[in-house]
Amino acid sequence: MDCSKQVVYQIYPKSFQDTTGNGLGDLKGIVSHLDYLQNLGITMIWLNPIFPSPQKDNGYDVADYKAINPDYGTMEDFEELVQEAGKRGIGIMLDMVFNHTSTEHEWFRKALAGDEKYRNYYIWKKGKDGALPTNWPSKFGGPSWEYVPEADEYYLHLFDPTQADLNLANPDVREELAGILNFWIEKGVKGFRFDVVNLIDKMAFEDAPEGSEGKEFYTDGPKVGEYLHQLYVEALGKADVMTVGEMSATTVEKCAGYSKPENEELSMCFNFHHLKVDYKDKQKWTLMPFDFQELKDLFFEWDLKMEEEGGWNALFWNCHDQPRALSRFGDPVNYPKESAKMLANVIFTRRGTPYFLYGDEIGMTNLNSTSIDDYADVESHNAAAMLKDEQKKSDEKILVILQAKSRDNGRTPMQWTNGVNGGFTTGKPWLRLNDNLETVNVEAVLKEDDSIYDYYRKLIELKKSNPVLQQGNTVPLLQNDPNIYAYRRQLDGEEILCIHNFYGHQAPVDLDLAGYERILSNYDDFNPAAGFLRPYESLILKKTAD
Ligand code: TEU
Repeated sequence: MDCSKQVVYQIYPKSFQDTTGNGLGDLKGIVSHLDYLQNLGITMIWLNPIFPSPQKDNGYDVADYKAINPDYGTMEDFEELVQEAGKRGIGIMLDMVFNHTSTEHEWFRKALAGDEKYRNYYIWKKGKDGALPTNWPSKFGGPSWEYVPEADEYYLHLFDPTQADLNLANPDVREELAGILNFWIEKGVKGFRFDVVNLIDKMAFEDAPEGSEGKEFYTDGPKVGEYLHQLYVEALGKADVMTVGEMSATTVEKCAGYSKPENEELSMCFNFHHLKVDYKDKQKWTLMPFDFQELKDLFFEWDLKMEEEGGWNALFWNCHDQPRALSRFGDPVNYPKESAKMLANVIFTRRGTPYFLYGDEIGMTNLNSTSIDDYADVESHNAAAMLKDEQKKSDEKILVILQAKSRDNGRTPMQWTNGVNGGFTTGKPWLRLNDNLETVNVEAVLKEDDSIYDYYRKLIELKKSNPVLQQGNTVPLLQNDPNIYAYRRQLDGEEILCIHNFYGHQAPVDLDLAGYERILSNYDDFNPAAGFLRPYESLILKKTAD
């Protein structure tokens, strides 16, 4: 599959469309909107986990990898989705959580019951002199080991205690995982996203030194590539599928290695460095304006290094683990359309495959809840407790932080209409909808003549049809400019120039734009002699003359 021509639309199944009235989205709901998605022009839908799960972490705690969560529908519904999407030129990408299973998975239950074969599917260690096997914190807060009295041992869980880490060093586990991939490939699945897949090689079980969380013992281990290659040989490489690995705390060198075609591991990687530029002292639960220079430096570093090494980037602002970019990097109050379109331009004009999240195409924003109780996510609740107990923050302050940082911001139900629950459900929605659904909803947006939706359509078409945007080299421009992010893309003597103003004020542009014509931009005119960009103005220009 040529990944440079793919455009991926992420659907959080729980939040897209409910057809049963139980307050949860479902597969039939997705089928009912396939024409809407076809009209947008996307080529692939990434679905967050749709498997049976106790939902401690919204499906990232999988209890059975070869079945469908009954809340979302049946296997027949899934087959219908694959078929109906396929008719519209859209592939389905599934989310594979291979670092851990739910503790309700049959394998873990058998392990708990003392079955040796299945005990070896997980990672067990004895306590160390009355203490935990290592001092690693879990990524959701608290320790990463859980004691099981019957075994007098601890099992590892890098995430929630109900998400037990699998032991991929065991060849039987890897066989199982390849079998799971083949099961879904036979059903016509066209893509896989691999959750935190650079954590599958636990290298050593040692205490983290002062100032470290122990990530160096389990991140980007030497066997990650080997295990991925095995999945490639036994499953992925035998089919026409696109794969993306979610990489936690990784490096560009590692991601280039995972994604270069000759290594036969993955098609591309997600990394999160650019989404930490508003973390004070690298801590998520803090508030700080984003560091624009750092953002640009990261984009240039990753784009150039991936190009040089022959790797491939997955490009995104939003996903179900992030607050909405429009609230974070744009201005949803004064420049909702301009800034939403500017942010979209950035994702679609760099070298890599663009991914966007349901609702981006209508300008959905952060939730802005007025009560901590409105949040559902396990991580948010643990963070709220940590902010209260350890940092002695007031409830008001905690709420402000959650409003900016909670993962629920990227998970609120899709806003289809301005009716009850935004047309998402006739029941009680599992998560509160955003109050701005009065104006920000699909029905309203489709009636606008300069809509964000229409802009996404044009951008998608442009990306799918333009070889320079697909394969071109990147040449950084104005690297230290305090407002502007700019670069050329070049291929076979053709050139596209992209210039984005990241701020709500007019910004001077020190570039000669004579000889360029506008392909697409978020204002309806373009004056090459202006010498500045308007608030959030973002230009995609084509060179027509020297
Ligand atoms: O996320 C991995 C991950 O590292 C994030 O959970 C991250 O720690 C967090 O979002 C920072 O705020 C993946 C999934 O995308 C996420 O939804 C799951 O909760 C997690 O793995 C565990 O499966």
